[in-house]
Amino acid sequence: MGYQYVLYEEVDHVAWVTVNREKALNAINADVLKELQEVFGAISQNQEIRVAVITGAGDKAFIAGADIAAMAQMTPDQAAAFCLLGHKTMSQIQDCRVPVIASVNGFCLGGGLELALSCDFIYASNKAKLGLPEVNLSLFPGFGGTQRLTQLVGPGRAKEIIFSARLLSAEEAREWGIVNKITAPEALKTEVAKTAQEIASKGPVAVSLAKRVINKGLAQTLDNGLKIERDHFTDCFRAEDLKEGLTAFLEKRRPRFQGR
Ligand code: DAK
Repeated sequence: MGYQYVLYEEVDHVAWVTVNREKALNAINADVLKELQEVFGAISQNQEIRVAVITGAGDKAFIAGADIAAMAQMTPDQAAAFCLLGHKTMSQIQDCRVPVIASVNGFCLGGGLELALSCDFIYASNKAKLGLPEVNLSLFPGFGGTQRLTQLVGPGRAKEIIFSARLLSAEEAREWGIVNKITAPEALKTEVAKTAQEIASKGPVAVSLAKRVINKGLAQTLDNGLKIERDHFTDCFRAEDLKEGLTAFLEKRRPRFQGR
């Protein structure tokens, strides 16, 4: 796959996706969004892939936000189209068939944090800064941040982050439940790869179903969420991998999952 703003690599069942606009701190314009949609659409279709990782090029930024220069030229109608494109892209990442890890290697601001929040979880370098500083520009988060951050940390913390435009250190972001793990900058890729490999070694059908059930249940009552769990639980029993997982346990060997 060849893209203008996205680098793509597959290593041992893991897709590594890098937003590659280093000079603009990987700021997201419409072309970046379209390319990410294409990439994540392809990842969902590719049965060889079991985990995806998204990061930013260089050592300064994950993504420093939506492209401010591009937004400065937009009419309200164009802004609405940009917002919709952003929503579709973030939803495609959230709904990706495989787990997606955000590897936050620096500034993770505005649309960049919104993108990271559409991933399944975030690992960050201890040098990273995270925030939704849109109100500095007289904007508010338009790629899902008002909703996803609130789901993750609750309304009080989400409102403080959005209203104040304050940037959180990686340590604060971890305390607030936004970041799962912090590493030294030079160790980030290795730590992310380790977790990606750990996940990739598990039953891919089960991991994928677990992701779907968790996400579908997010906006539901507990009873409805449990129904979603019951509905999808039987899907494990329709897959060949379950027999392999159970047999391998009984034969005291490692399972060889096929992803079907
Ligand atoms: N967009 C475009 N270019 C950016 C950028 C961005 N978000 N962030 C940085 N750059 C560019 C800079 O302009 C500079 O370009 P040159 O001058 O070299 O050509 C280059 O990247 C390096 O940046 P700096 O020179 O500023 O580097 P510093 O180390 O001094 O500062 C910084 C790093 C991250 C603190 C600073 O660059 C900064 O504050 N950047 C802006 C951060 C920010 O405000 N992010 C939020 C953007 S707003 C919506 C849809 C989406 C959104 C809202 C509504 N609807 C359609 C309704 C989302 C909005 C956002 O994300």
